[in-house]
Amino acid sequence: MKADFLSGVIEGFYGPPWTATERSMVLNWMQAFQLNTYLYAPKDDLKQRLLWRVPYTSQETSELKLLIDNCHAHGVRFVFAISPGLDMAYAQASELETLQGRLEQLYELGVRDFAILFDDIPDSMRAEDRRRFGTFALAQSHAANHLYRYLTGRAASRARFFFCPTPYCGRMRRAGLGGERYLEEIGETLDPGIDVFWTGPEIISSQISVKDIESLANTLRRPPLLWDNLHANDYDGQRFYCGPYSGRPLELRSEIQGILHNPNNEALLNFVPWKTLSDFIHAKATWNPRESYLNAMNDWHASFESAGSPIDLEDLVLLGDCFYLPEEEGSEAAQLFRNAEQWLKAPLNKKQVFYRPFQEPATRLRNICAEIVNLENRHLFSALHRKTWDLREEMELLLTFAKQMKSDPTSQLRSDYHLPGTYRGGMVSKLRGLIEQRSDGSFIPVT
Ligand code: GDL
Repeated sequence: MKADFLSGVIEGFYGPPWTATERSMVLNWMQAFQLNTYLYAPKDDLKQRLLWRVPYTSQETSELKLLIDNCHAHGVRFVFAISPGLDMAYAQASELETLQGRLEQLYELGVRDFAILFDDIPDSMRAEDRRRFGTFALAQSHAANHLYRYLTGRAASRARFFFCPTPYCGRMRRAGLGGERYLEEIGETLDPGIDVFWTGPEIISSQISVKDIESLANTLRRPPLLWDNLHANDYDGQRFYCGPYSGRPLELRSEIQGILHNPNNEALLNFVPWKTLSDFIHAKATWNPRESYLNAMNDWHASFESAGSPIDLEDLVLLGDCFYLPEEEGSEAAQLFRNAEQWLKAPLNKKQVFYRPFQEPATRLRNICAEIVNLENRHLFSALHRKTWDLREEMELLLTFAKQMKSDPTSQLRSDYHLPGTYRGGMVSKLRGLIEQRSDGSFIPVT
């Protein structure tokens, strides 16, 4: 692993950007966890993406200046990203001047490190751009090289410059997004001093192997920089992820320029992801994600002071296990789910045997979800509330069912708190009922 290995956080999700207070807290954690880089790229800062031509107002620059200075005070590199790809006319020289002007504004505020991002954009070219550059890759590489040269002429040599390609994961590459030889052309033409982002085999990659990266590095002619979406939750409002950084071998660290982590939208829910990411980055010979998770949960537990009944660490772990990783529940949640299934599927005369192993942890889980309402830390309560509310509703229903079945196994289940329309209601829910997804990823209409 290189001495200048990049590690840190990308504010790079869809949804409301973090507030100044949230960013301060993020920086405190980053410093404590020895993470060295913060990339400013909120998808919904209009001037970062859709309105990329519009400079920041003086009010906005003052706010950014505080953030930049705060990063530096915490020993964190501040990187400013711009995403002009939604409508940039690559062949027009004035567009490059506009881009340069936008970066210059930030340069004046003390920023030295920049990124140009071409993710999530239409992969079609204007006729004029096609005539001038031929391919998307050559057009984008021209823009990036222009800015890079401009900045290296201006800045000290420690400055870094990052590029996010239009196909930024294995699946997009195989689909030929951006054009057939897109990544090859980027490798051939992008200045070797520019780092290239990659999210792994998928946008959200549960596993990333050394082999995946080796072949990509050959094509790119440089080791990639990981943009890691493992804990990003902007695509699912019901979930967050507090499981450990995992699914990557320690050896991966020597194949890449660094790991920048695009996390849960709710800044406060990233304590465990970042602490475990830090453990991974700083691990010497071995790496045990579950151990790292349990240690981090132990530390995070201090934030769960309740104005009601105390929240035990083991109950918090059970809750955390329900919001673990995109494709994996933590072991206690997985066990609870198996117990619920066993109890539900058991024939009536056997149900009793399976009742307790389900009912005991389910009651604990229901109670901790209810206790979240009483957290002293109201910001943490706000961040968790919607998600724990949904989980609580499901636990309530199952427990009501369990209780009724115990007293009258043949009765029909009804709950006054789970009524048609208000429970699992609404257009999204109805639409979800129309098409079912199988475990192999394919869809079938529900008949
Ligand atoms: C993406 C977006 C990112 C988003 C993430 C998760 C990249 C390079 N871009 O595709 O902004 O937060 O998925 O939804 O990952």
